[in-house]
Amino acid sequence: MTAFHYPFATAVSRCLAPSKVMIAAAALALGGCGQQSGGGDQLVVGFSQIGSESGWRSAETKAARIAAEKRGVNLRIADAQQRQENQIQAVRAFIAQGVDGILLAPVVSTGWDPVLREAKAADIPVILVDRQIETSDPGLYLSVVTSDQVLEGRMAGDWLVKSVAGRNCPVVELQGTVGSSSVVARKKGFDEAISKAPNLKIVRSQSGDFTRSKAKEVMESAVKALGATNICAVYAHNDDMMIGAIQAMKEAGMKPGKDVLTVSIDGVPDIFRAMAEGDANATVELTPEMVAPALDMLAAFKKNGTQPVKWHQTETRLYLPDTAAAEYERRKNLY
Ligand code: GZL
Repeated sequence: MTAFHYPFATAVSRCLAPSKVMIAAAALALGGCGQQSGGGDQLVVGFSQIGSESGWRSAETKAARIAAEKRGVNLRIADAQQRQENQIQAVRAFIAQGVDGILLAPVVSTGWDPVLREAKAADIPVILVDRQIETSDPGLYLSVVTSDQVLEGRMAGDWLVKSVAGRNCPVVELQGTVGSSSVVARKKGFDEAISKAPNLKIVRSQSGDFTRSKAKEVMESAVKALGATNICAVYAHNDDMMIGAIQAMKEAGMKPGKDVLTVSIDGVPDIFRAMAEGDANATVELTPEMVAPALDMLAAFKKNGTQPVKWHQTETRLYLPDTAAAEYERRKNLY
């Protein structure tokens, strides 16, 4: 039996099995007893969260708990340990509990239609957060809260084109989780931006799965394969992978932030600290505050039937070392 790591559903993992009967048992184990959970007018919302692979992801979960508390929403968060099958199982458990709404941060962009059809059949609205899905029926979800991730990649690429100012620049790219919408979009935007500069060339592009540890390994092998002096810049799809790459470059005697330009995405405190210390050059901010707007749209829909926008776009901003120390102080307690 798959071991699940759902904080709220320890009892659920004891009675889980791949059958509808067991999903109903899961509801019972949660005291749902098949009734509409929550009672009264308190919203009960299930949140299928990807995991805690990065500082940004953990901040999103922290912000979600604060947002739910502020709104008096009973938010049930299921940690999928970055595995789609765990997310699908969690969504089915939420459906069995009869929650008022489901939030889903989809780890990959495909394979969601069947379980979203089950949610629709149960008349439970779904809102996507921080990543998109590919679907034959956009009516399967109410709205998506996320940034323009092509713009994030384009902003990163534009900054690098300006920063290298025409000199020959071999680039190492650290991609996020294979199959995620973030990777496809961030790569698309970056490639578009650097296509205008023939002096910039991606010489190695590999997935670091959005984690520090995997990215450190990938960067170590890139340095071995290319040679420390043959890497002009590193582009990472998130800051956590850049932190891992910075460690690898320093261990190889390189000077990230000086001899090797770095640009990444998220805006987590540690990248601001690295910029303030001269080890990194740029980050494109992604707000972790994704669940608050999702809960507000869900509440308006459930209470007044208000149809939300299909895409609630969060803003995108480039940060450089000149404000890094102040930004680190401002953010260090949010993460
Ligand atoms: C992007 C989000 C990404 C973050 C990473 O919207 O899905 O997932 O950039 C996280 O830090 O792992």
